[in-house]
Amino acid sequence: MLIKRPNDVLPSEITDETVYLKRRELLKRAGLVTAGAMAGHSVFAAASEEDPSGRILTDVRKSPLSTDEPPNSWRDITTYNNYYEFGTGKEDPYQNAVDFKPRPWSVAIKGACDKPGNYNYEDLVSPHVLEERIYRLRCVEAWSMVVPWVGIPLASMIKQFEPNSKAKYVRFKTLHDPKRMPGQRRGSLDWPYEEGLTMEEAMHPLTLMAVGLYGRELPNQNGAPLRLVVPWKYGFKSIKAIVEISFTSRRPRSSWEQAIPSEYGFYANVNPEVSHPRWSQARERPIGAGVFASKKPTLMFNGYADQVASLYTGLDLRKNF
Ligand SMILES: Nc1nc2c(c(=O)[nH]1)N[C@H]1C(S)=C(S)[C@@H](COP(=O)(O)O)O[C@H]1N2
Ligand SMILES: [Mo]
Repeated sequence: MLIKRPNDVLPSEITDETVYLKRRELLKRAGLVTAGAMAGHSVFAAASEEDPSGRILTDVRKSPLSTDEPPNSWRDITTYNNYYEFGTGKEDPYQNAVDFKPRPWSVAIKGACDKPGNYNYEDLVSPHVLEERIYRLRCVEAWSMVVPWVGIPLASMIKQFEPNSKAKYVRFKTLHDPKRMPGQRRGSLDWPYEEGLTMEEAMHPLTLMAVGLYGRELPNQNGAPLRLVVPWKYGFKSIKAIVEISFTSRRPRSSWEQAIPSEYGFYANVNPEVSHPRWSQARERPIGAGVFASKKPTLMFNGYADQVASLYTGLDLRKNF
């Protein structure tokens, strides 16, 4: 792999990156470039400076739903991961998913819809326009990043399958193949990894089916070839390497809810006011900010409250955590 491991990074390179980010911040404040153009510039400039890999995706449209916060580096996003199918350490997925082949790939569409069946990757992706979505990502473990995803609004993909009125929830499953996913030979979770959303959450314009990162095809460690991104929820809802999507009338149980129901709920909306039983969720540690950087306050719904709070009116967010 061309990507450098964090241990190999010299302090001088870290300084370079800080200077680089500051320069962009200055340009931005001087009003020399618009936020959108800035984000676009940062994405491709940062990518070429840090040896990214993967095929470049073409015809990617920018989105007004992107944040103008500077994205984390390619290195941060691809070497600090949670992906228990490839090990429980943060660098395990980067090291152990190198040989994973995300093609050919197909997804089984099941349940309450008029167009069920097996769809191959190309059938799912090629009918749609790809969009860049720069989103905040907040892990339940209280670290955070900003990630320039490329993907398709999940709503557009779902419409392809024509869900019917019995579809109240959507359930997703990750590939279960211990030969290809060595972490599945251990019982760190009950495999396969499963997640779920309400139909309303799945159809929300912010909800993305990601196929790329930094303008390129998704790296294996980030969930190639298809992974969900739900930016107002804790990261564990954003299930990787999806092979099954089912429309159900009953609420699905997610893997983390199944494993420790007192700690991980179905909704998992980012909420600084509801502590995890073992730690506070009031603040977060931005990855890449350096070891001396202070934590920053976590925002309700990870900063997406204006767009999503109405999905939960009348719901007690302490009980439905
Ligand atoms: N299949 C699967 N999906 C998963 C996970 C996992 O272990 N297995 N980890 C989740 C968690 S806890 C987080 S924070 C995000 C991390 O995504 P990233 O590695 O692309 O930053 O992936 C989520 N999706
Ligand atoms: Mo997470």
